[in-house]
Amino acid sequence: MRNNEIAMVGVPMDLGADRRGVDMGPSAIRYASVKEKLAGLGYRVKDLGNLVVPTPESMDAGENKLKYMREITAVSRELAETTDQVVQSGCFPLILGGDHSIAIGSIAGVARHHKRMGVIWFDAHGDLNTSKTSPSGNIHGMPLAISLGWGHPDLVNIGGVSPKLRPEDVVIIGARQLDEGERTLIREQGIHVFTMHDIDRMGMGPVMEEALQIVTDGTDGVHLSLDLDSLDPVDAPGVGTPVAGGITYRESHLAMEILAETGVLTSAEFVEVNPILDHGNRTAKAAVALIGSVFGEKVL
Ligand code: HAR
Ligand code: MN
Ligand code: MN
Ligand code: MN
Repeated sequence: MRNNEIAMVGVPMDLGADRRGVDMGPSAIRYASVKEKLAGLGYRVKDLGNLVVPTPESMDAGENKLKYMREITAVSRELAETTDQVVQSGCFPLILGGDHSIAIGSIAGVARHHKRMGVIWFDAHGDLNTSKTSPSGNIHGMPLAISLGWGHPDLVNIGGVSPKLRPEDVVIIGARQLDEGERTLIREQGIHVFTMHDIDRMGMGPVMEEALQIVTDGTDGVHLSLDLDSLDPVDAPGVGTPVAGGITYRESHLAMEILAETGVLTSAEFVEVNPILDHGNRTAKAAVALIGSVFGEKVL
């Protein structure tokens, strides 16, 4: 990061998910004092506020295989412009979601500033579906596929030429619920996935070291996309699609601390916080604690 400046943008998007509530994620994360946390670490934080996202109740979902595609496309284009401008202004883009479909726009915008960008994707899911493989038609199960150039032309072409990413530059960490089409794609394309099984066997430290090697090899930037459902539901109950057996609070912090030590990150987003399903804003607080760690907070 160039001048210790972070620009934060909220995207109250829930059109990509089946359940309402993630649209309140940015508010919950702000309420959990994200700005104060970062200011305490010595950063200058500009809060750009929220993008305007239409409300599902006011619209027709449209095509069942790609629900709310038109609206998600419009918001993603705007987010791509926003993250592009943030990078241009020399600030570090920190995007607060919102469902994971927002990664389409944030990646499209920041990717304009890199010849080749690596991505670390923390998630219980693969987010590698297309309309052909998706069991739900929910676009938040598709953003990684879309950034890799696989999906509806309107989505993959958002904010510039497709693909934004190469399969060999992407690492998924924490996966424990993949759809059949996603498994096939992962095998065929050789996408690096560290499942919960791998984390249990290797430990989070070695997983992060390998992951960092993969995403920095030949790239000139690294984006972090962290879906809070990568954490165990005990520590992050406020997510739309909880899956048991996830990353512990401690493992997630270690991962963020290792990222902070290397200083390779060029942009980041924290998504899928659902305050309606949360207990005492615990998930948003976990998100803020992780944001603290990834921006260098230490005990000593
Ligand atoms: N794979 C399933 C689908 O495509 C569920 C994925 C949605 N959940 C998320 N994304 N939170 O990470 O519908
Ligand atoms: Mn996700
Ligand atoms: Mn997920
Ligand atoms: Mn590589």
